Amino acid sequence: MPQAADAPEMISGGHLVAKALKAEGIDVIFTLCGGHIIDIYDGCVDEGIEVIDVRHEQVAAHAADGYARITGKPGCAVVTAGPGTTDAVTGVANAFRAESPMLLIGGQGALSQHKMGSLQDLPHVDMMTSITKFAATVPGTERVADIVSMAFRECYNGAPGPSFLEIPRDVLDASVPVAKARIPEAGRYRASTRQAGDPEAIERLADLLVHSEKPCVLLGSQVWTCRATDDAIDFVRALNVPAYMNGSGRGTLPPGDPHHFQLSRRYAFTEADLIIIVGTPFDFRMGYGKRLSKSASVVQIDLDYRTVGKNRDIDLGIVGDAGLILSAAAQAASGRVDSGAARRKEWLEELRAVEIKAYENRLSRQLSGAQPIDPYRLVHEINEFLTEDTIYIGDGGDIVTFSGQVVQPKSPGHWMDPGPLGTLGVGVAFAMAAKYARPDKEVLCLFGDGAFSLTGWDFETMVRFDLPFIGVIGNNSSMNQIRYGQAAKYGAARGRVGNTLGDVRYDEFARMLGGYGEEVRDPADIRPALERARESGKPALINVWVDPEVYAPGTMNQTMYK
Ligand SMILES: Cc1ncc(C[n+]2csc(CCOP(=O)(O)OP(=O)(O)O)c2C)c(N)n1
Ligand SMILES: [Mg+2]
Repeated sequence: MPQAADAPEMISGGHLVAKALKAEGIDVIFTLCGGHIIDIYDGCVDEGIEVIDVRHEQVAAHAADGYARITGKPGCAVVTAGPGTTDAVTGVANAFRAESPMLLIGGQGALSQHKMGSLQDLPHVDMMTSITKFAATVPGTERVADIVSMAFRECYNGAPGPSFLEIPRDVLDASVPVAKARIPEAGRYRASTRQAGDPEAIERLADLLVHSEKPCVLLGSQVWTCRATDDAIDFVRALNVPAYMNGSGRGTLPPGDPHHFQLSRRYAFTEADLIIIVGTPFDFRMGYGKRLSKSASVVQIDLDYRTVGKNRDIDLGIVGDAGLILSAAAQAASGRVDSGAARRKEWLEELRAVEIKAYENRLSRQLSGAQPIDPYRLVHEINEFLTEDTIYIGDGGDIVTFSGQVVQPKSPGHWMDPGPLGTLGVGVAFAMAAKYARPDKEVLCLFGDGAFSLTGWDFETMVRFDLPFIGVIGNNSSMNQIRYGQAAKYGAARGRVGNTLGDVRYDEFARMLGGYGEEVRDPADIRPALERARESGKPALINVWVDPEVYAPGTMNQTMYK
């Protein structure tokens, strides 16, 4: 029916969602379709937002998490009501533990059928509240864009994290006059949440630094979240402080840098007189803070006040942005008569000697010619193969534990792992997000065969959207990290329960889906296979048969449970 000349301009809920995403700078949504959410796609068409349709909602949510990590913008996944939303729970939970800002939008039955038993109806907000920073129902069409922008604002409360919105079907599909809808404008509806830290605490940190003979700093994931790479580098160089890195903080300093250390961390934490923990919690990865020298002064810097001083006492805590705080502390300490930098030369040499010894002890394993292939050799070859422009992703159990020791990203923001939720199945999704957001980068993902199997069908999405990456499967036909613990506890005869996978040719799977694939049994073939995968320009899987009887030290001493 033609509209009267004076009829108001109308807009539907789905188009309001797209406008709010656009205002946030989002150029892609990751989604799996459902009747409840199709109006969002229509809105995305109008706003020029790409719709990447995946094969499992878990992948959509992980991809939104990965997109946020790579771009510094929030990611967005859109899933349908009920099972679409429950399938995405793992991805949201992973982003929650990893402090990754993303918005999951779930469909919902119509408000007019509230609690009547509509198709796919579930209490999504109740389910999501405990794993998000904000979870709400959009109550009316006029409010759609407003609440989407509110959800983004909430993502940046303290340490970032995910938000969830459900949009009832009638709210999404209805149209309202544009003039009645609140449509927040880009750059005008939320402020920077960066905090500079208490100036008095920064002076105290400067005091501790100038008096320290043996300081060390651990640069955690928030160093990348805060894009504090340059400030962190200036800090360690100006004050001559050895740096260790974990999580997304890996790559802050390139390997070979005089202040880059990795293998001597335990030694440093035992011998140091000052330990500065930046943007990483005292969780299982840090032995809950118990493994730090009793006599060292411990300083903790974090975006989240709840993380500071949790699980162990500290000598100084500072809440705020890693970059602002490190740069202020470096400036304050450098302004003192003697910053202490020169005095620490011997300390750095001491650590370097420990580092070199640890490297040499392992080198023969890394160069092993054994067949089946020693996992150390595989991760060594991968490390040698990475360029400054390769984003490395780890998705697996034991095989990824090996890589954590050996693989060193060459640039900041070029390391992705699930984070403290330890979620298997993030790999294809992270590769998708990384390659989409940064087509100029090479993406390499090391998978365990178990991990790949969880979400591997989305390899096809990589083919469909022409997102080449190099997938490497460390194939031991087992969930080996778990198998180790079972065999150790119950004996070899009972060690094979519930952890055995078939001998699957993942390279053939890749080829079936239109990608590149080959298998490797001889360690000498790893490098050429990686080169061919690189040259193929396709999504690729190199299926590397690794020795199932060889375990990473971290698996054997079960550090993750201690
Ligand atoms: C989603 C999920 N399910 C189960 C686990 C428990 N888990 C941790 S490591 C592991 C084995 C992984 O096997 P694979 O990916 O093949 O790596 P491998 O240990 O064999 O190298 C399992 C099942 C988990 N971390 N995440
Ligand atoms: Mg395995």
